[in-house]
Amino acid sequence: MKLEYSFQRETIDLSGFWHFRIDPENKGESEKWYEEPQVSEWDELYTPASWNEQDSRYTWYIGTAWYTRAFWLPEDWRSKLTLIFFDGVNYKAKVWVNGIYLGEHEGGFTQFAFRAEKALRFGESNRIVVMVDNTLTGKTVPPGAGMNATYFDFFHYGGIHREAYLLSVPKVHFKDVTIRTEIKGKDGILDIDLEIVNELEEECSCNVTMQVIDEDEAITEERTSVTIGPGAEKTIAQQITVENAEFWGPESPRLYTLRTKLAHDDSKGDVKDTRFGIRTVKVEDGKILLNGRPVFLKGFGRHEDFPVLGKALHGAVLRKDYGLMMYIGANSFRTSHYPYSRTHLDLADEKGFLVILETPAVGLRENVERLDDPEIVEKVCRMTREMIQRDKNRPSVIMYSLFNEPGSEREEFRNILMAAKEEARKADPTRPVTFASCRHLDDVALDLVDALCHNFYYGWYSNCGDLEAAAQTLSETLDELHRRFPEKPIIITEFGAGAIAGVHRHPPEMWSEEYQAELIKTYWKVLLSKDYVSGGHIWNFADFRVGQSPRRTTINRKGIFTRTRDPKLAVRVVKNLFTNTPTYR
Ligand code: BDP
Repeated sequence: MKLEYSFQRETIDLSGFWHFRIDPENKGESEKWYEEPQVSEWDELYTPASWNEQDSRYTWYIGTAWYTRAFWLPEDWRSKLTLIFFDGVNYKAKVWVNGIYLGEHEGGFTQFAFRAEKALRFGESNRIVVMVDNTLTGKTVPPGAGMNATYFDFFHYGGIHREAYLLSVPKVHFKDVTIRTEIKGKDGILDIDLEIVNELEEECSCNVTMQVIDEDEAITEERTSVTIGPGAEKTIAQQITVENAEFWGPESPRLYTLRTKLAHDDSKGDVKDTRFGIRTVKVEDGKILLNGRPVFLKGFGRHEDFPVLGKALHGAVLRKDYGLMMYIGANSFRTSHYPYSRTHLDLADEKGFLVILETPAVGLRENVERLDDPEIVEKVCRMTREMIQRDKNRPSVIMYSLFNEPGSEREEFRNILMAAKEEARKADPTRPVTFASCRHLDDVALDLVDALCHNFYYGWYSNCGDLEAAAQTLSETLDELHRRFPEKPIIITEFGAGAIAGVHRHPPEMWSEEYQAELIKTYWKVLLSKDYVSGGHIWNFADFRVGQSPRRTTINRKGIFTRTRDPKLAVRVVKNLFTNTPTYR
């Protein structure tokens, strides 16, 4: 499969240098910085990237900051609709174009867009202004109280972290495409929903074509027509069979494209390509079944984190990371602890990784007064919906993790979990849901999920330095979890040890490279000895930046690669373990 990704709709990418100014006194809005900013007095920062590591003055900055840049809009965009997309702004964003307010969004890791025609000038230069606020409170998701007082264990970067771009679409266009796949013998069955919007002032009769494209060639074609009233929407449901299909899996990540075309009298119409893979995922009898076969997940919890870039993993870094994960024999990762970027997950589809897609709901535990506070529930549900909306057609996404290490020993956690689960099921009834628990036998919500995910730190935060005791506690805890929920597969979504690259000890000692390698080996042996365990994710793929605390030596050292992706001793060990553990077992 080629690595190219066709994009038929016209876009204008806003990546590049933007003018930047922090606003510690929060006066920008009342002083109307969005109207005609005096940019000669502003700094310049690159986006997409975080503000923190581009200049040491901003490293610990938390609060409001402003970005602005000019862009040119072609005259011929006038007859169409224009949307401004943001793939990720941490944490809150307010957007103005040419001084006109377009809207706001809360949540650093999900995509949002605004219709912009009312503010745009076609065939002229335009100015966009974005106010970003990364203040943390007990009710942000994730929550926290400051740069060194986050309720989560990763650096709280701020800024326009992912691409921002303008998109031009015809007045009658595809608003959304959903593809669900089933397998019947050798054939792939596609259940397709096409949502079409008519923004013309009159009724529109359109002809719709759907083609499945394989290696640039259309292998099936279906046509239908639909009449939509002015300002209305319609959904077309269509089933398509792909005969003798090649199914998607880690060993052959076969991708197809659904090309949908829309034609009517008034315009050239719309074309949209949606990539998909034909595969099924189910949890049955204590196993995760991919295309009917039980899979074993080998891989990592990871982070989007890199020097200077901060939270933006540019393509070159992603290429490097996937190369290393494939070298080591991994087939899976979790997007700990927030949905990763589009490009990040495009590569997962292409390279055949099995992804547990996690929401940004991390840190909802002891420091949060009520886990089922309506404001928090609303935010978690919205972010869950936004996440699934973007990634529902990806073959790589096999499961949704709705929380990481919540206060799941508290009865009230059940309420927020049930709300988030209902939201996930509504958006996508096909994929299993889970959350990563650290409460284990004290957890009161495990009955509500399809698969059990647990993060274990025996041998690190408890059983310190004692791998024999760690192995025993791990084994007993797993057996008890399995006894209570024999029908649910168990995945160990975190286990690991900090290792400072270059520190060596014999016999192995905490913080040495040897101890990290030994701990991983010890855990792996226990996991493989249990039939009901469906996978293990090492915490972490690479060292990552965190806030300042006596528990951390400037960064979290649990990576088996350093922050700049150099191998620690564990890499050889893990390569050996992963390559000798089959994907299907
Ligand atoms: C787990 C968290 C993870 C941390 C890890 C650690 O899920 O975010 O980074 O512990 O302590 O509890 O390294």
